[in-house]
Amino acid sequence: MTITDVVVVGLGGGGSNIADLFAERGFFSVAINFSSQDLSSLTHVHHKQKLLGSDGLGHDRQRAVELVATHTSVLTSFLIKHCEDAEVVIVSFSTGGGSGSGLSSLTLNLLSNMYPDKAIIAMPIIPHDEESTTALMNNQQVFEELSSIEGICIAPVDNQKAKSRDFAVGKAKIYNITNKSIVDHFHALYSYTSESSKSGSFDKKDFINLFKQEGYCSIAEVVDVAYWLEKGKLILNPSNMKKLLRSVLNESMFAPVEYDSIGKAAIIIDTEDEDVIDNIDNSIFDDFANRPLDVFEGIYNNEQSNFLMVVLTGLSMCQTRLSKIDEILEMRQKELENLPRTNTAFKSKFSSMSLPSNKPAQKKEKLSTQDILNMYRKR
Ligand SMILES: Nc1nc2c(ncn2[C@@H]2O[C@H](COP(=O)(O)OP(=O)(O)OP(=O)(O)O)[C@@H](O)[C@H]2O)c(=O)[nH]1
Ligand SMILES: [Mg+2]
Repeated sequence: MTITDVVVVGLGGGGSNIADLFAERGFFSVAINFSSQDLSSLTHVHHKQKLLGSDGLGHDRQRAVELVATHTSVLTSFLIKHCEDAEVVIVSFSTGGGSGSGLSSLTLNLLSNMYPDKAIIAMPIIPHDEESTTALMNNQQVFEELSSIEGICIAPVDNQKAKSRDFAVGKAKIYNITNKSIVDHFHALYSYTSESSKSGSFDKKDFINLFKQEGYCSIAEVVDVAYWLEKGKLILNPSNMKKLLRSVLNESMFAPVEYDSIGKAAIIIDTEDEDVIDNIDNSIFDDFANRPLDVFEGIYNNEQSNFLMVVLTGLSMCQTRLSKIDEILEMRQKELENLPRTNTAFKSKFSSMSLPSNKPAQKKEKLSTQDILNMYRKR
């Protein structure tokens, strides 16, 4: 059955790829793009909206805004039609391109104005460090715009995380690893809302309230707690659980977390091992400057599971990541300033060289077909 209380809206190529994967996992998802080619590559989304005016925008995010300004009603009526009944709306888009990046702030603003009571989650995909200067600049513009939209939760996906695992890794692999990891987190978290538990369950209302929180979001997921503790040569105690969580957050596909504030949190523990449950307490939040205002817990005892998930919302803006991109842009600007003026005029030293037999060739007398034939005829 399709999940309809959480709706995913994908904008542009990258954003729609994420929406497509959400749809594959059962979430009602729609895609909006200027490019019909990008739209036709999607196989799972429930509805697609092609915007008029251009077929792809070649990373020109300003153009997206200008084009959609002439027929905003197409965008708004599509959003109303598909988001009206949802409790949570996830808007995914890449920040580095033109279409998704350009449409993002407008779409989020429209949604948060129309639906102040829904949880609106922006899911911007940050380009990795080696991407083009335009992609990195577009990213910084998007985050400036996002910071002036009130009341939304921002879950920043960071392509640099997959890239830095293996520097030689290509585009397709980065996209696959990143998209799958992010969508699986949300899917796992949502799945727990329909599981029952005697020790306290994480229900739909908790899910909605967790994301009805202004600020940034990150998710740490540990599939097998015992395995990770063993790998890090750590014994099971609250202080090591905090350490484990911090390292898992570092490895997640979300942008690096800032520890200067936190709003709400969810802790999902699914294990038969009571020792694990006993060693996870609120000290896992000790690295933050404050304690979360609200903590939603779900404790489950499914057989053979040793699972832990911690979701953090109301975090500070991902300053470390954005400052790193500023540094890269500064370096690239310096490189450009030191470059000699681009030379487009070509002058060869040899274009007027006189050759030994530079006399015009003697005009050859044109042969008739019969003449040529005669050359090959038996004498
Ligand atoms: N994680 C992830 N990143 C993606 C994916 N597709 C594209 N990107 C990133 O998105 C950026 C390119 O933006 P697209 O989403 O392709 O652009 P668009 O929104 O379609 O805009 P235009 O094609 O320029 O009109 C690059 O920075 C890529 O790193 C994807 O499926 N997953
Ligand atoms: Mg595109």
